[in-house]
Amino acid sequence: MKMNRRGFLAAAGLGALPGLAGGADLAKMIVRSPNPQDLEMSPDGFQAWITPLDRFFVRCHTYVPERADLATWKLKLDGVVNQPLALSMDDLKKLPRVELVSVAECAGNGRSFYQPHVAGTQWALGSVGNGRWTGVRFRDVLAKAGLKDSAKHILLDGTDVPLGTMPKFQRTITVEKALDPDTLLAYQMNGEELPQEHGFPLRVIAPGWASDSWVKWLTHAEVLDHEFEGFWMKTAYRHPKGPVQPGATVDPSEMIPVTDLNVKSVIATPAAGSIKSGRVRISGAAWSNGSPVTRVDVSANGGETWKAARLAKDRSRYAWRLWSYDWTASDGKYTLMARATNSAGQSQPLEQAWNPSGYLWNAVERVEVEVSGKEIISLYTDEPAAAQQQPQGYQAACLTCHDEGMMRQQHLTPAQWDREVNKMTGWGAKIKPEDREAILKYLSDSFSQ
Ligand code: HEC
Ligand SMILES: Nc1nc2c(c(=O)[nH]1)N[C@H]1C(S)=C(S)[C@@H](COP(=O)(O)O)O[C@H]1N2
Ligand SMILES: [Mo]
Repeated sequence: MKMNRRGFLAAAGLGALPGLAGGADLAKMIVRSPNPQDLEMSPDGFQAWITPLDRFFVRCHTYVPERADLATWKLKLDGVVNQPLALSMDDLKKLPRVELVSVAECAGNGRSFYQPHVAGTQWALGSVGNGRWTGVRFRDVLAKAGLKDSAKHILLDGTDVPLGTMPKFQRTITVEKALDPDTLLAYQMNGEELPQEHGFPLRVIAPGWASDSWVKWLTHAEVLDHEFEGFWMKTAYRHPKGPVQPGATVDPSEMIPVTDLNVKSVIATPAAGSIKSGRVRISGAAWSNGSPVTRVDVSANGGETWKAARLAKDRSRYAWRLWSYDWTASDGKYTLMARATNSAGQSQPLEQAWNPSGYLWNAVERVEVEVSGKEIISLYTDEPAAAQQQPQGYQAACLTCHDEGMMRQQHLTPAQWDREVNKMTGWGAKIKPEDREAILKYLSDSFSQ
Protein backbone atom coordinates (compact mmCIF):
# COMPACT_ATOMS: atom_id res chain seq x y z
CA MET A 1 0.00 0.00 0.00
CA LYS A 2 2.93 2.35 -0.51
CA MET A 3 2.52 5.31 -2.82
CA ASN A 4 5.23 6.43 -5.14
CA ARG A 5 6.20 10.07 -5.34
CA ARG A 6 4.04 10.76 -8.36
CA GLY A 7 1.01 9.00 -6.84
CA PHE A 8 1.51 11.05 -3.72
CA LEU A 9 1.68 14.36 -5.57
CA ALA A 10 -1.43 13.51 -7.55
CA ALA A 11 -3.27 12.67 -4.36
CA ALA A 12 -2.10 15.84 -2.67
CA GLY A 13 -3.63 18.05 -5.37
CA LEU A 14 -6.46 20.10 -3.86
CA GLY A 15 -9.85 18.51 -4.29
CA ALA A 16 -8.35 15.37 -5.78
CA LEU A 17 -8.00 13.48 -2.51
CA PRO A 18 -9.37 9.96 -2.47
CA GLY A 19 -12.42 9.40 -0.30
CA LEU A 20 -13.50 12.99 0.06
CA ALA A 21 -16.80 12.75 -1.84
CA GLY A 22 -19.71 13.75 0.38
CA GLY A 23 -17.48 14.67 3.29
CA ALA A 24 -14.98 17.39 4.16
CA ASP A 25 -14.57 20.34 1.78
CA LEU A 26 -10.84 21.03 1.75
CA ALA A 27 -11.40 24.70 1.02
CA LYS A 28 -13.13 25.01 4.42
CA MET A 29 -10.60 23.00 6.41
CA ILE A 30 -7.18 23.62 7.91
CA VAL A 31 -5.13 20.87 6.24
CA ARG A 32 -2.62 19.51 8.78
CA SER A 33 -1.76 16.61 6.48
CA PRO A 34 -3.37 15.88 3.09
CA ASN A 35 -2.60 12.14 3.19
CA PRO A 36 -2.89 10.56 5.75
CA GLN A 37 -5.84 12.96 6.07
CA ASP A 38 -5.66 15.19 9.13
CA LEU A 39 -8.14 18.01 8.54
CA GLU A 40 -9.07 20.55 11.19
CA MET A 41 -12.29 22.56 11.57
CA SER A 42 -11.71 26.32 11.63
CA PRO A 43 -12.83 28.26 14.75
CA ASP A 44 -16.02 29.67 13.18
CA GLY A 45 -17.28 26.06 13.17
CA PHE A 46 -18.00 26.53 16.88
CA GLN A 47 -21.01 28.70 15.95
CA ALA A 48 -23.14 25.77 14.74
CA TRP A 49 -24.76 23.27 17.05
CA ILE A 50 -24.41 20.41 14.57
CA THR A 51 -21.14 20.44 12.64
CA PRO A 52 -21.90 20.02 8.92
CA LEU A 53 -20.21 17.11 7.12
CA ASP A 54 -18.20 19.40 4.85
CA ARG A 55 -16.42 20.95 7.85
CA PHE A 56 -16.21 18.00 10.23
CA PHE A 57 -12.60 17.27 11.24
CA VAL A 58 -10.90 14.17 9.87
CA ARG A 59 -8.14 12.21 11.62
CA CYS A 60 -6.54 9.22 9.93
CA HIS A 61 -3.41 7.35 10.99
CA THR A 62 -3.02 5.97 7.48
CA TYR A 63 -4.74 6.30 4.10
CA VAL A 64 -8.53 6.09 3.83
CA PRO A 65 -9.38 2.55 2.65
CA GLU A 66 -11.32 1.62 -0.50
CA ARG A 67 -15.06 1.91 -0.16
CA ALA A 68 -16.65 -1.33 1.07
CA ASP A 69 -19.20 -3.21 -1.05
CA LEU A 70 -22.31 -3.62 1.10
CA ALA A 71 -23.33 -6.73 -0.84
CA THR A 72 -20.43 -8.64 0.68
CA TRP A 73 -19.61 -6.50 3.75
CA LYS A 74 -19.90 -8.23 7.16
CA LEU A 75 -19.24 -7.30 10.77
CA LYS A 76 -17.51 -10.23 12.50
CA LEU A 77 -18.00 -10.66 16.22
CA ASP A 78 -16.03 -13.35 18.04
CA GLY A 79 -13.68 -14.06 20.95
CA VAL A 80 -15.10 -14.97 24.36
CA VAL A 81 -18.73 -15.13 23.21
CA ASN A 82 -21.26 -17.96 23.18
CA GLN A 83 -22.03 -17.62 19.48
CA PRO A 84 -19.58 -16.01 17.04
CA LEU A 85 -21.44 -13.97 14.42
CA ALA A 86 -21.01 -12.38 11.01
CA LEU A 87 -23.68 -9.74 10.48
CA SER A 88 -24.62 -7.99 7.24
CA MET A 89 -25.76 -4.38 7.19
CA ASP A 90 -29.36 -5.66 6.78
CA ASP A 91 -28.95 -7.82 9.91
CA LEU A 92 -27.70 -4.78 11.84
CA LYS A 93 -30.52 -2.57 10.63
CA LYS A 94 -33.07 -5.06 12.03
CA LEU A 95 -31.92 -4.06 15.52
CA PRO A 96 -33.54 -0.99 17.17
CA ARG A 97 -32.37 2.22 15.51
CA VAL A 98 -30.90 4.76 17.92
CA GLU A 99 -29.84 8.35 17.33
CA LEU A 100 -27.79 10.64 19.53
CA VAL A 101 -25.87 13.88 19.26
CA SER A 102 -22.33 13.72 20.58
CA VAL A 103 -19.07 15.57 20.39
CA ALA A 104 -16.21 13.66 18.77
CA GLU A 105 -12.90 15.09 19.92
CA CYS A 106 -9.42 13.79 19.15
CA ALA A 107 -7.30 13.27 22.27
CA GLY A 108 -4.60 15.33 20.51
CA ASN A 109 -6.83 18.40 20.04
CA GLY A 110 -4.83 21.43 21.22
CA ARG A 111 -1.48 19.61 21.04
CA SER A 112 0.17 22.59 19.33
CA PHE A 113 -0.32 24.71 22.48
CA TYR A 114 1.87 22.52 24.71
CA GLN A 115 5.24 23.93 25.78
CA PRO A 116 7.65 22.27 25.36
CA HIS A 117 6.28 21.02 22.03
CA VAL A 118 5.57 17.33 21.56
CA ALA A 119 5.54 15.29 18.34
CA GLY A 120 2.28 14.50 16.60
CA THR A 121 -0.34 16.26 14.47
CA GLN A 122 -0.16 19.90 15.57
CA TRP A 123 -3.87 20.54 16.13
CA ALA A 124 -5.03 23.93 17.37
CA LEU A 125 -8.68 24.09 18.50
CA GLY A 126 -10.61 22.23 15.83
CA SER A 127 -10.02 18.47 15.86
CA VAL A 128 -13.50 18.26 17.33
CA GLY A 129 -17.06 18.33 15.99
CA ASN A 130 -20.61 17.82 17.20
CA GLY A 131 -22.33 15.12 15.13
CA ARG A 132 -25.72 13.46 15.00
CA TRP A 133 -25.02 9.73 14.96
CA THR A 134 -27.50 7.02 13.98
CA GLY A 135 -27.02 3.30 14.35
CA VAL A 136 -27.57 0.46 16.78
CA ARG A 137 -26.55 -0.03 20.39
CA PHE A 138 -23.30 -1.97 20.64
CA ARG A 139 -24.88 -3.91 23.53
CA ASP A 140 -27.74 -5.13 21.32
CA VAL A 141 -25.18 -6.56 18.90
CA LEU A 142 -23.17 -8.10 21.75
CA ALA A 143 -26.35 -9.62 23.21
CA LYS A 144 -26.91 -11.54 19.95
CA ALA A 145 -23.51 -13.20 20.41
CA GLY A 146 -23.76 -13.54 24.20
CA LEU A 147 -20.77 -12.38 26.26
CA LYS A 148 -19.02 -14.97 28.42
CA ASP A 149 -18.39 -14.04 32.07
CA SER A 150 -14.66 -13.62 31.40
CA ALA A 151 -15.23 -10.80 28.84
CA LYS A 152 -13.23 -7.65 29.74
CA HIS A 153 -12.21 -5.68 26.64
CA ILE A 154 -13.38 -5.48 23.04
CA LEU A 155 -10.76 -5.26 20.31
CA LEU A 156 -11.98 -3.08 17.44
CA ASP A 157 -10.58 -3.44 13.97
CA GLY A 158 -11.17 -1.40 10.82
CA THR A 159 -10.19 -2.08 7.21
CA ASP A 160 -7.54 0.66 6.91
CA VAL A 161 -4.20 -0.86 5.92
CA PRO A 162 -1.05 0.30 7.76
CA LEU A 163 1.76 1.96 5.78
CA GLY A 164 5.09 0.18 5.66
CA THR A 165 5.63 -1.71 8.90
CA MET A 166 3.65 0.61 11.17
CA PRO A 167 1.51 -1.26 13.70
CA LYS A 168 -2.12 -1.66 12.67
CA PHE A 169 -4.51 0.85 14.25
CA GLN A 170 -6.42 -1.34 16.69
CA ARG A 171 -8.12 -0.06 19.81
CA THR A 172 -10.01 -1.65 22.67
CA ILE A 173 -12.84 -0.36 24.79
CA THR A 174 -13.88 -1.91 28.08
CA VAL A 175 -16.89 -4.23 28.14
CA GLU A 176 -18.47 -1.77 30.57
CA LYS A 177 -18.22 1.06 28.00
CA ALA A 178 -19.43 -1.22 25.18
CA LEU A 179 -22.52 -2.16 27.22
CA ASP A 180 -23.37 1.48 27.96
CA PRO A 181 -26.71 2.17 26.22
CA ASP A 182 -25.18 5.29 24.61
CA THR A 183 -22.31 3.40 22.93
CA LEU A 184 -23.32 2.84 19.32
CA LEU A 185 -22.24 1.26 16.08
CA ALA A 186 -23.26 4.04 13.70
CA TYR A 187 -24.07 3.84 10.01
CA GLN A 188 -25.24 7.44 9.62
CA MET A 189 -23.83 10.87 10.44
CA ASN A 190 -26.06 13.98 10.40
CA GLY A 191 -28.83 11.93 8.79
CA GLU A 192 -26.71 10.85 5.84
CA GLU A 193 -24.79 7.70 5.03
CA LEU A 194 -21.47 7.79 6.90
CA PRO A 195 -18.95 9.52 4.58
CA GLN A 196 -16.00 7.36 3.55
CA GLU A 197 -13.40 9.27 5.60
CA HIS A 198 -15.59 9.06 8.70
CA GLY A 199 -15.75 5.26 8.53
CA PHE A 200 -18.29 4.04 5.96
CA PRO A 201 -20.18 1.81 6.41
CA LEU A 202 -19.89 1.40 10.21
CA ARG A 203 -18.00 3.02 13.07
CA VAL A 204 -17.93 2.99 16.85
CA ILE A 205 -19.48 5.92 18.77
CA ALA A 206 -18.17 6.00 22.35
CA PRO A 207 -19.70 9.26 23.65
CA GLY A 208 -17.79 11.04 26.40
CA TRP A 209 -14.55 9.30 25.42
CA ALA A 210 -11.92 10.84 23.13
CA SER A 211 -12.66 9.82 19.55
CA ASP A 212 -9.51 7.73 19.24
CA SER A 213 -11.71 4.88 20.50
CA TRP A 214 -14.31 5.55 17.81
CA VAL A 215 -12.91 3.01 15.35
CA LYS A 216 -13.87 3.68 11.73
CA TRP A 217 -14.48 1.18 8.89
CA LEU A 218 -15.29 -1.39 11.59
CA THR A 219 -15.42 -5.01 10.37
CA HIS A 220 -14.27 -7.00 13.39
CA ALA A 221 -14.97 -6.87 17.12
CA GLU A 222 -13.17 -9.49 19.21
CA VAL A 223 -14.16 -9.92 22.84
CA LEU A 224 -11.06 -10.43 25.01
CA ASP A 225 -10.65 -11.77 28.54
CA HIS A 226 -7.35 -9.87 28.95
CA GLU A 227 -5.81 -6.47 28.25
CA PHE A 228 -4.68 -5.97 24.64
CA GLU A 229 -0.94 -5.47 24.09
CA GLY A 230 -0.96 -3.63 20.71
CA PHE A 231 0.97 -0.36 20.13
CA TRP A 232 -2.11 1.91 19.93
CA MET A 233 -3.24 0.74 23.40
CA LYS A 234 0.03 0.02 25.24
CA THR A 235 2.18 2.91 23.94
CA ALA A 236 0.00 5.49 22.19
CA TYR A 237 -3.04 7.16 23.79
CA ARG A 238 -1.68 6.99 27.31
CA HIS A 239 -1.14 9.87 29.68
CA PRO A 240 0.41 10.20 33.14
CA LYS A 241 -1.67 9.31 36.23
CA GLY A 242 -0.44 12.37 38.08
CA PRO A 243 1.39 15.64 37.44
CA VAL A 244 4.79 15.48 35.70
CA GLN A 245 7.53 18.01 34.99
CA PRO A 246 7.15 19.67 31.56
CA GLY A 247 9.43 17.86 29.10
CA ALA A 248 9.96 14.86 31.37
CA THR A 249 10.04 11.26 30.16
CA VAL A 250 7.44 9.33 32.09
CA ASP A 251 7.84 5.69 33.09
CA PRO A 252 5.31 3.49 31.20
CA SER A 253 4.06 2.09 34.54
CA GLU A 254 2.91 5.63 35.44
CA MET A 255 0.79 5.96 32.28
CA ILE A 256 -2.89 5.09 31.91
CA PRO A 257 -5.15 4.94 28.82
CA VAL A 258 -6.90 8.09 27.67
CA THR A 259 -10.67 7.67 28.03
CA ASP A 260 -12.83 10.60 29.22
CA LEU A 261 -12.81 14.02 27.61
CA ASN A 262 -12.13 17.08 29.74
CA VAL A 263 -14.64 19.88 30.28
CA LYS A 264 -13.79 22.57 27.72
CA SER A 265 -15.02 25.67 25.94
CA VAL A 266 -13.87 27.42 22.79
CA ILE A 267 -14.43 31.01 21.73
CA ALA A 268 -15.84 31.24 18.18
CA THR A 269 -16.44 35.00 18.06
CA PRO A 270 -14.80 37.44 18.01
CA ALA A 271 -11.59 36.20 16.40
CA ALA A 272 -8.33 37.58 17.79
CA GLY A 273 -7.26 40.89 16.28
CA SER A 274 -9.00 44.17 15.68
CA ILE A 275 -12.71 44.67 16.31
CA LYS A 276 -15.07 47.62 16.22
CA SER A 277 -16.26 49.20 19.46
CA GLY A 278 -19.87 48.85 20.59
CA ARG A 279 -21.84 45.69 21.17
CA VAL A 280 -19.68 42.61 20.66
CA ARG A 281 -21.07 39.10 20.91
CA ILE A 282 -18.61 36.77 22.62
CA SER A 283 -19.80 33.27 21.70
CA GLY A 284 -18.66 29.70 21.40
CA ALA A 285 -19.29 26.08 22.30
CA ALA A 286 -18.64 24.06 25.46
CA TRP A 287 -18.61 20.33 26.12
CA SER A 288 -17.55 17.67 28.58
CA ASN A 289 -17.35 13.91 29.16
CA GLY A 290 -21.06 13.18 29.64
CA SER A 291 -21.48 15.24 32.80
CA PRO A 292 -23.28 18.08 31.00
CA VAL A 293 -21.94 21.62 30.89
CA THR A 294 -23.94 23.63 33.42
CA ARG A 295 -22.28 27.02 33.11
CA VAL A 296 -19.84 29.04 31.07
CA ASP A 297 -18.28 32.16 32.55
CA VAL A 298 -16.78 34.87 30.38
CA SER A 299 -14.12 37.43 31.20
CA ALA A 300 -13.21 40.42 29.06
CA ASN A 301 -10.35 41.53 31.30
CA GLY A 302 -7.95 38.61 31.40
CA GLY A 303 -9.72 36.82 34.26
CA GLU A 304 -10.09 39.67 36.77
CA THR A 305 -13.89 39.49 36.69
CA TRP A 306 -16.26 36.88 35.26
CA LYS A 307 -19.85 37.03 34.02
CA ALA A 308 -22.18 34.08 33.36
CA ALA A 309 -22.79 33.47 29.65
CA ARG A 310 -26.23 32.56 28.30
CA LEU A 311 -26.48 28.87 27.42
CA ALA A 312 -28.44 27.83 24.31
CA LYS A 313 -31.36 25.51 24.90
CA ASP A 314 -30.16 22.76 22.55
CA ARG A 315 -28.57 20.17 24.67
CA SER A 316 -28.00 16.48 25.07
CA ARG A 317 -25.72 14.80 27.50
CA TYR A 318 -22.76 14.34 25.15
CA ALA A 319 -23.33 17.24 22.77
CA TRP A 320 -21.69 20.61 22.93
CA ARG A 321 -23.69 23.57 24.18
CA LEU A 322 -23.55 26.89 22.42
CA TRP A 323 -23.13 29.92 24.68
CA SER A 324 -22.95 33.67 24.23
CA TYR A 325 -22.35 36.87 26.15
CA ASP A 326 -23.04 40.38 24.87
CA TRP A 327 -20.21 42.70 25.76
CA THR A 328 -20.09 46.46 25.36
CA ALA A 329 -16.58 47.17 24.16
CA SER A 330 -14.86 50.55 24.32
CA ASP A 331 -11.49 51.40 22.81
CA GLY A 332 -8.56 49.49 24.26
CA LYS A 333 -6.81 46.13 24.40
CA TYR A 334 -8.58 43.20 26.04
CA THR A 335 -8.02 39.53 26.80
CA LEU A 336 -11.23 37.52 26.35
CA MET A 337 -11.62 34.23 28.21
CA ALA A 338 -14.32 31.58 28.63
CA ARG A 339 -14.45 28.92 31.31
CA ALA A 340 -16.88 25.98 31.33
CA THR A 341 -18.07 24.00 34.36
CA ASN A 342 -19.90 20.65 34.25
CA SER A 343 -22.54 19.05 36.46
CA ALA A 344 -19.80 17.18 38.35
CA GLY A 345 -18.33 20.56 39.38
CA GLN A 346 -15.24 20.25 37.17
CA SER A 347 -14.07 23.38 35.39
CA GLN A 348 -11.25 24.29 33.06
CA PRO A 349 -7.80 25.03 34.47
CA LEU A 350 -6.19 28.40 33.80
CA GLU A 351 -2.83 26.68 33.25
CA GLN A 352 -2.51 23.34 31.50
CA ALA A 353 -0.63 20.46 33.13
CA TRP A 354 1.90 19.10 30.60
CA ASN A 355 1.89 15.48 29.36
CA PRO A 356 4.34 13.74 27.01
CA SER A 357 1.98 13.16 24.06
CA GLY A 358 0.08 16.42 24.29
CA TYR A 359 -3.36 14.94 25.00
CA LEU A 360 -6.63 16.43 26.31
CA TRP A 361 -5.72 20.12 26.24
CA ASN A 362 -8.46 22.09 28.02
CA ALA A 363 -6.88 25.20 29.54
CA VAL A 364 -9.03 28.34 29.41
CA GLU A 365 -8.52 29.96 26.02
CA ARG A 366 -7.29 33.57 25.82
CA VAL A 367 -8.28 35.68 22.81
CA GLU A 368 -6.49 39.03 22.49
CA VAL A 369 -8.51 41.78 20.83
CA GLU A 370 -7.94 45.44 20.13
CA VAL A 371 -11.11 47.52 20.14
CA SER A 372 -11.35 50.80 18.26
CA GLY A 373 -13.98 53.01 16.63
CA LYS A 374 -12.60 52.20 13.22
CA GLU A 375 -12.59 48.84 11.52
CA ILE A 376 -9.03 47.70 10.95
CA ILE A 377 -8.25 44.85 8.64
CA SER A 378 -5.04 43.05 9.37
CA LEU A 379 -3.42 40.71 6.93
CA TYR A 380 -1.28 37.85 8.06
CA THR A 381 1.33 36.17 5.97
CA ASP A 382 3.04 32.96 6.93
CA GLU A 383 6.71 33.22 7.64
CA PRO A 384 8.62 31.93 4.65
CA ALA A 385 10.07 28.50 5.31
CA ALA A 386 13.81 28.49 5.89
CA ALA A 387 15.32 27.66 2.53
CA GLN A 388 17.42 24.70 3.58
CA GLN A 389 18.80 22.34 0.99
CA GLN A 390 17.23 18.88 1.36
CA PRO A 391 19.96 16.38 2.20
CA GLN A 392 20.93 13.27 0.30
CA GLY A 393 18.52 10.34 0.72
CA TYR A 394 15.86 12.45 2.49
CA GLN A 395 13.22 12.23 -0.27
CA ALA A 396 13.51 8.46 -0.52
CA ALA A 397 13.57 7.97 3.24
CA CYS A 398 11.00 10.48 4.41
CA LEU A 399 8.72 11.67 1.62
CA THR A 400 7.27 8.42 0.31
CA CYS A 401 4.34 8.00 2.73
CA HIS A 402 3.55 11.64 3.52
CA ASP A 403 4.72 15.11 2.51
CA GLU A 404 6.95 17.54 4.38
CA GLY A 405 3.96 19.32 5.91
CA MET A 406 4.04 16.50 8.46
CA MET A 407 7.51 17.69 9.54
CA ARG A 408 6.96 21.44 9.08
CA GLN A 409 4.18 21.61 11.70
CA GLN A 410 6.39 20.01 14.39
CA HIS A 411 8.70 22.14 16.53
CA LEU A 412 11.02 19.58 18.05
CA THR A 413 14.41 19.41 19.73
CA PRO A 414 17.23 17.39 18.13
CA ALA A 415 16.58 14.63 20.71
CA GLN A 416 12.89 14.53 19.77
CA TRP A 417 13.79 14.41 16.05
CA ASP A 418 16.12 11.52 16.79
CA ARG A 419 13.20 9.65 18.37
CA GLU A 420 10.93 10.48 15.40
CA VAL A 421 13.49 9.17 12.91
CA ASN A 422 13.75 5.96 14.96
CA LYS A 423 9.97 5.63 15.06
CA MET A 424 9.69 6.12 11.30
CA THR A 425 12.57 3.72 10.62
CA GLY A 426 10.66 1.19 12.69
CA TRP A 427 7.64 1.86 10.47
CA GLY A 428 9.64 1.19 7.31
CA ALA A 429 11.46 4.44 6.42
CA LYS A 430 14.55 3.34 4.47
CA ILE A 431 17.34 5.58 5.69
CA LYS A 432 20.93 4.72 4.76
CA PRO A 433 23.27 4.80 7.77
CA GLU A 434 25.59 7.26 6.00
CA ASP A 435 22.66 9.69 5.36
CA ARG A 436 21.20 9.63 8.85
CA GLU A 437 23.27 12.36 10.46
CA ALA A 438 22.66 14.90 7.67
CA ILE A 439 18.91 14.15 7.64
CA LEU A 440 18.74 14.57 11.40
CA LYS A 441 20.63 17.87 11.22
CA TYR A 442 18.33 19.11 8.46
CA LEU A 443 15.20 18.22 10.49
CA SER A 444 16.58 19.77 13.67
CA ASP A 445 17.71 22.96 11.89
CA SER A 446 14.55 23.43 9.82
CA PHE A 447 11.79 22.34 12.20
CA SER A 448 13.04 23.12 15.70
CA GLN A 449 11.39 24.22 18.97
C1 HEC B 1 6.40 3.82 5.79
C2 HEC B 1 5.75 5.12 5.66
C3 HEC B 1 6.47 6.30 6.30
C4 HEC B 1 7.73 6.76 6.04
C5 HEC B 1 8.72 6.22 5.03
C6 HEC B 1 7.94 7.91 6.91
N1 HEC B 1 6.81 8.14 7.64
FE1 HEC B 1 6.54 9.65 8.96
N2 HEC B 1 4.65 8.99 9.31
C7 HEC B 1 4.04 7.92 8.68
C8 HEC B 1 2.65 7.87 9.06
C9 HEC B 1 1.64 6.83 8.63
C10 HEC B 1 2.44 8.93 9.95
C11 HEC B 1 1.13 9.32 10.64
C12 HEC B 1 1.00 8.60 11.94
C13 HEC B 1 -0.23 8.99 12.69
O1 HEC B 1 -1.00 9.83 12.22
O2 HEC B 1 -0.40 8.44 13.78
C14 HEC B 1 3.72 9.61 10.08
C15 HEC B 1 3.91 10.72 10.90
C16 HEC B 1 5.08 11.43 10.99
C17 HEC B 1 5.29 12.54 11.87
C18 HEC B 1 4.26 13.14 12.83
C19 HEC B 1 4.50 12.69 14.25
C20 HEC B 1 4.16 11.23 14.51
O3 HEC B 1 5.03 10.53 15.03
O4 HEC B 1 3.04 10.79 14.17
C21 HEC B 1 6.57 12.98 11.66
C22 HEC B 1 7.27 14.12 12.36
C23 HEC B 1 7.15 12.12 10.65
N3 HEC B 1 6.23 11.19 10.27
C24 HEC B 1 8.45 12.24 10.17
C25 HEC B 1 9.04 11.36 9.26
C26 HEC B 1 10.44 11.41 8.89
C27 HEC B 1 11.44 12.40 9.41
C28 HEC B 1 10.63 10.38 8.01
C29 HEC B 1 11.93 9.96 7.39
C30 HEC B 1 12.94 9.50 8.34
C31 HEC B 1 9.33 9.71 7.83
N4 HEC B 1 8.42 10.32 8.61
C32 HEC B 1 9.12 8.63 6.99
C33 HEC B 1 4.63 7.05 7.81
C34 HEC B 1 5.90 7.17 7.30
N1 LIG C 1 -9.90 2.54 11.62
C1 LIG C 1 -9.56 3.74 12.12
N2 LIG C 1 -10.37 4.32 13.01
C2 LIG C 1 -10.07 5.53 13.53
C3 LIG C 1 -8.86 6.20 13.17
C4 LIG C 1 -8.01 5.57 12.22
O1 LIG C 1 -6.95 6.10 11.83
N3 LIG C 1 -8.40 4.34 11.72
N4 LIG C 1 -8.55 7.41 13.77
C5 LIG C 1 -9.13 7.58 15.11
C6 LIG C 1 -8.89 8.90 15.66
S1 LIG C 1 -7.36 9.15 16.36
C7 LIG C 1 -9.87 9.85 15.74
S2 LIG C 1 -9.61 11.30 16.56
C8 LIG C 1 -11.19 9.63 15.10
C9 LIG C 1 -11.46 10.73 14.07
O2 LIG C 1 -12.72 10.56 13.51
P1 LIG C 1 -13.16 11.39 12.22
O3 LIG C 1 -12.05 11.31 11.22
O4 LIG C 1 -14.44 10.78 11.76
O5 LIG C 1 -13.39 12.81 12.69
O6 LIG C 1 -11.28 8.38 14.44
C10 LIG C 1 -10.63 7.31 15.11
N5 LIG C 1 -10.92 6.08 14.42
MO1 LIG D 1 -7.41 11.11 17.60
